[in-house]
Amino acid sequence: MQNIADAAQQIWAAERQCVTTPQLTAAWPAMDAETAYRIQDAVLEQRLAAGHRMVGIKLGLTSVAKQVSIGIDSPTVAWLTDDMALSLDKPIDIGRFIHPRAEPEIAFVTNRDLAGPGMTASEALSAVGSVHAAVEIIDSRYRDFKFRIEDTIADNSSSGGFLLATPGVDPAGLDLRDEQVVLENNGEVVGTASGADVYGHPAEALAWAVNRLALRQLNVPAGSIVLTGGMTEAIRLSAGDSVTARFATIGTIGLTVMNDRPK
Ligand code: OOG
Ligand code: MG
Repeated sequence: MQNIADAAQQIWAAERQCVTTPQLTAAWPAMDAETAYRIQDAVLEQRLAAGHRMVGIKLGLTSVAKQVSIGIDSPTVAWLTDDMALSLDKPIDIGRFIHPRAEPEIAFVTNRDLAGPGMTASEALSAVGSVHAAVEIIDSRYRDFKFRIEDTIADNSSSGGFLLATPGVDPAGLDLRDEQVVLENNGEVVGTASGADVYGHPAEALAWAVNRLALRQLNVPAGSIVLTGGMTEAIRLSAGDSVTARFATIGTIGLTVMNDRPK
């Protein structure tokens, strides 16, 4: 199958049915990144038609740790919708995901429209109203979490859900390059990283996304949530897990996974 509408339907059906699907590039080996982004946008259309609302963007593969673990060397940008926002005080039902993994991220909420090309990190940072400790739950629609970059772009960069600590922190006075995070699972340290691991600086990641979206004549509206990308390798989630991301200055955020899988 080599058309955008059918490819989008394949991804959207897998997500709704919570099952894996073959890589799109298996049937469409010549798919390029531009086509993959058009598939991503067609899946977004399906989500919006299902009544979900756009709330922001996410960066994928901005850290070398993540690029190495996946075998891809460029970032990606994808969409966040309101149904992906998870409540901070409720255990997570992993039954709604296929093979979820958790990763700590530095998140922004913007207070000005951002448009490229030519966006710089300092201009992007000046449009950040608040900085938030965040955890993203990623969930690829592909078997064994294996894909080429075009596959994951089409699959909205493996979006699943996200948790944002509130209220956020004023960016003035923060050194996000040096912001350290320690990731724990069930009390054991499973990863450490700093803001520099996010494409040199989380605001560099945002600038990259704004410029990448500009190639599709899209911008990032004021009030957008921005997940700047996983800082450490993502960890697999199992029933009963308790994951905590302790950031040095922007706060701590945790999640627990429900014990039994209602299915
Ligand atoms: C990997 C997950 C992308 C991140 O923060 O790096 C991502 C993928 O592209 O599937 O969310
Ligand atoms: Mg992520």
